Amino acid sequence: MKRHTAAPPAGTDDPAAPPDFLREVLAGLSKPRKELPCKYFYDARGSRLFDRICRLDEYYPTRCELAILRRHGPELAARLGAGCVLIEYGSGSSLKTRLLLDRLADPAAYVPVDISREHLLRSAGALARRYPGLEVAPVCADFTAPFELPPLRRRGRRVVYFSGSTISNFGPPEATALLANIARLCGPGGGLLIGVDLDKDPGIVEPAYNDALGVTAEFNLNLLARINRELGADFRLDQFRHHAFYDAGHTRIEMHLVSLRPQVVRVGGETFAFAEGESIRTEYSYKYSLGAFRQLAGQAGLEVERVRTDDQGLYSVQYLSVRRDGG
Ligand code: AVJ
Repeated sequence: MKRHTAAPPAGTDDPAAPPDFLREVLAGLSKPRKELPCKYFYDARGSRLFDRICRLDEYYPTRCELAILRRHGPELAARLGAGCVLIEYGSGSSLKTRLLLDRLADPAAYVPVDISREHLLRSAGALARRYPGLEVAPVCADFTAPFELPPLRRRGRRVVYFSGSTISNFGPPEATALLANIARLCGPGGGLLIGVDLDKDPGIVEPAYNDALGVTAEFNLNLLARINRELGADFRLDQFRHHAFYDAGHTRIEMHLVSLRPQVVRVGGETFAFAEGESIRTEYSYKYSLGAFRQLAGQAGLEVERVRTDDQGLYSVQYLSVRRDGG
């Protein structure tokens, strides 16, 4: 029987207000250097703002990844091989997924994994309608923790597609652990197709996080709006400003929200004092040299087999295979 709609997602709770959210927000704001987890950017409004970021002139990653997929998609799809189970981490932009699925030979199943149930169901539904013969089996999960695949009708080589350089959000130890989880999920002979943003001139990186239209600033501040709404906090959005800069020593962008004056904010019955100029770090976005990424992946039991970049060498899409010795 062909299934024309995506199955209800495997996985648990309604993530609209995950219990983890309050706990992680309180923990982050309690640190001597305040921080908030960037995975919570993506509520409905945050996801829309992120889609707008992806279309900004200054934001090169999306444009580069699409160009690489258009040019090298056939070759990369051939490497993934016929009959693979494609597991997408962060059921991202369906345009990239379609570029890949259109070129894959007889995929056994498509398994999008996303923390946002709403976003997951919308994109899974759209893909299921577009590929009526394909089993679409969404999983609502936080892929930073190990999770199981739902039962699938067909078996196949497992390949994870991790697009958009989301790996950038993880520092080297967390990135290694996440890649090792991917290697374990896919098993020996499995693979990983991943977008990796490359280290480059800060004159190109910094504007990508400080766009002239202020969309990135809105995206950053929306995290406080979400915390207000979902956790009953009282952040005043006009009392914080977006700040993003490149730290060349760590080859990473840091995004912050800077308090414009001394103030006290209440979250979930607790209070947090801010000095003027004190900031909350909301995101890291690590950039890698090809060598540094190869080394990181190697530590996770993955071997870089193919690297494709855009003409300017700003961004890469890489195919890695799981080493048979299991790393
Ligand atoms: C989705 C993590 C790749 O770091 O470029 C874009 C998120 N933050 N603008 C990035 C983001 C601000 C993005 N990643």
